[in-house]
Amino acid sequence: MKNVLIIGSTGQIGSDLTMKLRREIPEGAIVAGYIPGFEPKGELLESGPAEVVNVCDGKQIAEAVKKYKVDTIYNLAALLSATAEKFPLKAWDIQMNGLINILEVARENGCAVFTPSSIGAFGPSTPHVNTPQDTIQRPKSIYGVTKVATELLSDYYFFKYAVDTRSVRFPGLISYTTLPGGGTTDYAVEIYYAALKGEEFVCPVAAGTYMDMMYMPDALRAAVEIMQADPSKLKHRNSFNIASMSFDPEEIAAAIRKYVPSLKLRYEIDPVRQHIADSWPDKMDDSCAREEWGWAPSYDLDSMTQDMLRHLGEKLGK
Ligand code: AKB
Repeated sequence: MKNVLIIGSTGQIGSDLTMKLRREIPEGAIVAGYIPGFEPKGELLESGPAEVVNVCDGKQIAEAVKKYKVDTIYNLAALLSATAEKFPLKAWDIQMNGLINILEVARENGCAVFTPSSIGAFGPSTPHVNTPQDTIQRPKSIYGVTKVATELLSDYYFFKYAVDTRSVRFPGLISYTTLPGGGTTDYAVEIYYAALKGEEFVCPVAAGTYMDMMYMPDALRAAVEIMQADPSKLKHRNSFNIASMSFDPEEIAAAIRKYVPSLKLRYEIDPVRQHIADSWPDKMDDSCAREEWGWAPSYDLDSMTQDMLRHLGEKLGK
């Protein structure tokens, strides 16, 4: 991995991943792909090349790949689960037609491709506790449908065309740099902002709703390590369960109150998010990722909370 195109570089994962790769691969070109309206700013803009690359425009993807001799594409363009329910056709267009565009460019230009899957690739009939790597995947959300199809299509391009596709199923991701938007797990980021701003947090999912979550530094490491893994050791490709922590709103609130005792929590359930959350795993089994490429998380709820509050506090001037 040397010259990398990050599609969706100004989003929650893309903004952090672009900076991480620029730090770790200074000799390479780490190209921040973005769409008009979501331009890179500040350090992201100044620290490396940026190109308009709309996932729905195969020609733009091919031009950027050729211009920078790209060997690896991170495909991070997506509508998250709750937004996708509002705009299912748009979600399909970005997630599926966009993916085909990328896979075709990758096939023609010999690129490796990372397209994240998610806990959203599971559904109500999946075992919810210690969700196995290989199990029932019958999601009911359009987001989940596109994630399952992404996994299958990515494997198809590997088996049929030897395109080096690899992926992980991300839990809800928590970070202090860029906010997520339109996800079911977003509450676990927003609660830190409310705590530091001294605002009451209005939680859209009910107490007792457990979901896998992960701190961004672990998620980024997973996204890089899977692409660097020895291919001869991979029995799976698209996509690996990865896990680090699972909690419900009461547990994350209690973890934050250890450091910000004044945090107040009230529930106003969003039926769309609750329905989706209820269909997702409580906790995934990530033993295949651990065995096949040495995955291991570094953060638990307490260490993440301390780090989040410190960095977010600096950012918010608190
Ligand atoms: C969402 O909530 O939609 C995402 C996800 C878990 O894939 N954060």
